[in-house]
This record gives sequence, structure tokens and C-alpha cells, in this order.
Amino acid sequence: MKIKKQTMIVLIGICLISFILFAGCTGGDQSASSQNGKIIGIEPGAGIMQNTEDAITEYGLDYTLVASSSAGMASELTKAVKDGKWIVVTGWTPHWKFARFDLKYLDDPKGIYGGEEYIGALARKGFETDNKGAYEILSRFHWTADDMAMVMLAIEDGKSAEVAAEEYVTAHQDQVLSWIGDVVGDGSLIKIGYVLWDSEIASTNVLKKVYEQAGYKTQLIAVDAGPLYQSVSTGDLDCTISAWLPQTQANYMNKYRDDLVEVGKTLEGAKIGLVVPEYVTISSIDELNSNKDKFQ
Ligand code: PBE
Repeated sequence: MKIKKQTMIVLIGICLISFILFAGCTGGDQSASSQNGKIIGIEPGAGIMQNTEDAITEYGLDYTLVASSSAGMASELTKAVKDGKWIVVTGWTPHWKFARFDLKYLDDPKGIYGGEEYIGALARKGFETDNKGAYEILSRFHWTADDMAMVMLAIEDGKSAEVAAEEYVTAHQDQVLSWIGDVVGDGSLIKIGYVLWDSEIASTNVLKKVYEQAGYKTQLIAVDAGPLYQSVSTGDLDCTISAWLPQTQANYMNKYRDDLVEVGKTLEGAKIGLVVPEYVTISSIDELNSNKDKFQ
């Protein structure tokens, strides 16, 4: 009887342990198959992050947007491409990644990411009257995606932003002089705000060189997109050429439009969206859910 009792206890124990293990395994399996896919993003304040949250809602994506930075996203992409792994990132053009890797945008049938974007120049109210010459240069600053790509690639190849911008300005004096026109700077300080996106690091450093050639002093101030719009609207910053519109930063623009000046377009034909390597065999955001296991 005694032995039987012990055997019973052992048997019940084994059953219990097996049950716990089995349930654990099944639970584990369930969570693996219901695990969200990952979209590699950049810093939370960027317009493209808001657009991507909207895309997740509108398309009902079983994906988590992972916050990172412009540089972090690029290094994740570089790693994945090296290993031939599937990856989806928040991407934009102009950007050197399209020159470095074979990439494509996923179709966006709902149009969440807008169509063609432009990069705008914004100024504080009063900048034009306080510093007419500097405002005029800003209003004439206009170049192409290819121009910008030259500077971005030079930086990506290892040059400092300052040197890459200097070389661009030296090699494109006709263009630079067309921006400067007959403005003779009075040595005053222009405070230029920007966000540390590769595209804006390139453009803002060029603008800085142009202002310096025209006879101004400059200060570059790197901030997130939200504080950037806010600081231009309060007048703490004179200007910026980091505005992606009409869609990317619509949230910020809607909030601050009345308190700042839209000076003009510095570049047309920009684009944002979800970007994957060419070897990823889907072509639309609609196909992300059925392939989420490959994007984990
Ligand atoms: N970007 C690059 C920015 C603008 C430039 C697309 C990351 C954004 O606000 O999302």
C-alpha cells in the first residue's frame, strides 16, 4: 500500500510536470506564431514615424515599429543586406542607401505616405525684415536630389559633413552664386536648425557654407523635428531647411503654420515610405501581414 501511494504521488508529479511543460511549449509556440513583425524606424519625432503608425493602423499591420535613429536604421539595413535577410525600414529619398544597395519602396495603395514630397525652407516671423539678405539667400536655395546625393555620399564615404559641404560649394560656384545673388552679408549670426537625418546633415552644412561665403556667421543647432518647428515659431531659430512637406511633417506644420514663414521649396521630388531590399519578394504594404514571420 505504502509503495502504491508513493508510486501514485510520483505518477501525479510526472503528469503535472508534463502538463506544465506541454502547456509551456504550446504557449511558446502560440506566441512565436502570433509575434509581430518588425519595421525598423528612426527617432520617434520624425514625420515618417507618425506616418508609419498611421500605416500600421490603416492597413491593420501585425507589426511593431521599432524606434532607432537615422544612423541606427542604416546600420540595421546594412547588416540585413549583408546576410541576405528580409528587413523593412522607414525610408526616404534622397538618401545614399539607394546608391549603396538595391532597394525598393513597397506600394502604398492607401496613400498613407503621400505622393511627391518637397523639402521646404522655413523661417521665423521677422527674419525677412531683420535680415533681408539672409532671407533672400534662403528663398533662392534650390537644388536637385542628385546634387544632395553627392554631398550625402561623400559623407557616407567617410568625409566630415563640413568638408563634404565645402567641396560641394567649391565645385558648384555658379549655383552658389545664383543663390547669393548680390547679397553682401553684414557679419550677423544666422541660427540654422536641423535634424540629424543624413539628407539634412548634407543640405544644412551646404547652406552654412553658402551663408559664410556671402559674409554671415552661422550656428548650426541640431534638434528633433518637434522642437525644430517650435523653435522657429518662437524665434529662437532663424531658419531651417529640414521641412518635409506636404505629408511627412503635416502634423507639425498644422500646429505651427500660423507662427512661422514658409519661405519656399529647396528640393522637389522627395519621397518617403516603407523600403525593403530588392530580393524581398513582396511589392506592397498589403503583403506584409502574410509574410510577418520573415520580418521578425
Ligand atoms: N525623414 C527624412 C524626415 C524628413 C527627412 C523622412 C526621416 C521625417 O520627418 O520623417
